[in-house]
Amino acid sequence: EDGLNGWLRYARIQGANGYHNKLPSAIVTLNATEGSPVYTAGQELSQGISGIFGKEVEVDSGDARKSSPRDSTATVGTVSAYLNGNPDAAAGLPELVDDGFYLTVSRGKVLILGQNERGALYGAFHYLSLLAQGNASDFTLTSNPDAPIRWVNQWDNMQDGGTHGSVERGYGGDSIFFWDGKVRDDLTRAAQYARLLASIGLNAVVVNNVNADVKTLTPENMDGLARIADVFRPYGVQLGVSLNFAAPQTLGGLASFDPLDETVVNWWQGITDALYERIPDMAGYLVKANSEGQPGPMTYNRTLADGANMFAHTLKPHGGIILFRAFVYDHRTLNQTLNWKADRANAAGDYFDGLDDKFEDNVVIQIKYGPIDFQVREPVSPLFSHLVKTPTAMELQISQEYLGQQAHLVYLAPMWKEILDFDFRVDGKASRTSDILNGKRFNRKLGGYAGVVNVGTNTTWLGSHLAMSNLYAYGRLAWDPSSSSEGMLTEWIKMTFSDDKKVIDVITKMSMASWPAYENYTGNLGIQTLTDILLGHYGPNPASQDGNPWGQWTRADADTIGMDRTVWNGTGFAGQYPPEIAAMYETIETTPDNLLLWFHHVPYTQVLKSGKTVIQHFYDAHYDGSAVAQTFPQLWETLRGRVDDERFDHVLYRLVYQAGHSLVWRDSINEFYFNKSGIADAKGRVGNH
Ligand code: GCW
Repeated sequence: EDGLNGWLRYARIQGANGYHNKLPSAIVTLNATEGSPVYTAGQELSQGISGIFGKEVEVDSGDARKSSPRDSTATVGTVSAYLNGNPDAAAGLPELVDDGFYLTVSRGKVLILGQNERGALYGAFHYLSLLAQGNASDFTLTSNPDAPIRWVNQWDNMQDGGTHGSVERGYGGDSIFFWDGKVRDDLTRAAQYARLLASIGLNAVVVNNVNADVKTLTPENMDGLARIADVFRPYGVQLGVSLNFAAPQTLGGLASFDPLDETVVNWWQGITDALYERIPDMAGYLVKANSEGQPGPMTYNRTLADGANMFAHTLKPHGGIILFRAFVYDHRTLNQTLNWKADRANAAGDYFDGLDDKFEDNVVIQIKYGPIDFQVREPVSPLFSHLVKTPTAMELQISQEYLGQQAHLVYLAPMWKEILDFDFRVDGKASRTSDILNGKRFNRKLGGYAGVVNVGTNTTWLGSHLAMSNLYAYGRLAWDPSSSSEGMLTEWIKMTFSDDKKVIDVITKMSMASWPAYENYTGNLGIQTLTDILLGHYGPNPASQDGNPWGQWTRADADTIGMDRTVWNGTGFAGQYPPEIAAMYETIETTPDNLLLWFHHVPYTQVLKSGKTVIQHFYDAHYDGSAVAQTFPQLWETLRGRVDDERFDHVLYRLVYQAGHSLVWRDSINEFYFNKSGIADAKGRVGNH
């Protein structure tokens, strides 16, 4: 069995016949035109009930009046379409926000109402997810998304050196959107992708790489983008586009790309209008500027706000928004040896300083969860606490760039939850990250999430069946950040594999142990993932973590290790946090062990809260983490025969590899620090080879 349907397999469940009298015997979609999300909802309900239970149910596109007297009808539509036929029903309905839904099931009688069409589709998917897990009991639920922006970013290139549309930091094959510099003719996979995303409440996809190719904006490719939007639309997924700041010059032939130059502004207005003519419901733009060699407003001594606002103006008449990335730093100016205070972690805070009240109201700043770059552990980016007036979205990475590239099982929900639950204590008040993103804490309307997913043409989407739990959890957390890591996992396992208790137990056990294990064998105590920083970000290479131009440093020498980010003696980064948090990170005593080396430069013999020295912790953690990875293949073996052979073998292959590679990690890192420090392992394991 391939993985194309992901968790939407609608596989027959045990005892399916016993459910038939609890299921609807007709489906009515309200005012559904073909290809609309409500129409899709009807199709999904019918296919789902057929697949899960073997019961065939027809879809009738009707009006609300027809549906009400019937006892076993599933009615799906928007609140307004429903009230059209049942004006008296208004009193009984809850408050819904955009994309929210109301769902009530009573024996076979089902009512699924969305605040908009998309919400109705989400309600249908929710009902189906319960059915797929064998739950057909009566209930009533009102569900509203926590935040309006629940986007996906794809780092897809229109073309690599040859004809392929490759995916930057994508580990699941070529682009499903692009081929040979153009949008693919066959967009079947794009539609299947939109279906998966809609089922977990994700509502937009930026389809091209943030390192954007100006070719995206030729008339032919704009037509192609419109075709992608067409296949997304039935699932309520909107299209977004990444822009290259220099396009007015490199594509448009203008003399400049200065955001305050009128000809430049007009050029962008022309592009924006041309896109909206083709895609009237386009979500908006994503822009990476003045970062890692990309052009931006600072080339002309303009501020980042000048740059973002230029796009905001062109989008405003069309109702679009711009996500402007905070991942701004200049790798050419970072010099480790000459400057103890140089610190890439400071860049975002520095560049956005003083800009909080300068942005148009359709600008959202998209900030990576940590100040550096998707490491196995980082403190939450302090920029979330600086931008009070400006809405923010958090960028998470489903694609496991520094986290094993889908060749290692690393279930990321527990990490994301630590980040989302972090309390910044702005003005001494509770200020949870998730409440900043959803707008509650600073009283803003926009905000939310952007997940770098990077699926490809591989039939598992991400290159690994188990990695799909991360995509599932991302969608669920963007909808409801209070969802539990284990709860999301259980749902995903039941839908993806089966409700066999043994299968649930084994996959849960491995997944929940996977992030701590990976942290232990790749980079603990906040030192970051000790991977190869220059080539590919894969495999161990602690030596590359110093002296590189990318500012990902450990400052390790024969006696000491760690970045001093204190205010009193270091880069000052700790001071970017609100006072209570800044004080916590400023001293070794109050810094949690798991971020010690992120904030402090200490001797290898520094004693941790656990009572161990830093170096002994390194040795032990690498042994402990890889020992956990060693158990994965054996655990998986116990599922032989309980999971279809194709997926069983595919997963086993990866877990065996991970177990082996964890040993490579363990020994490379332990030997490296043993050689550097000359300090023996108290247990005599290291340095004896
Ligand atoms: O993590 C780094 C990646 C780059 C990426 C960049 C970014 C798309 O290694 O591949 O470029 O971040 O997020 O812009």
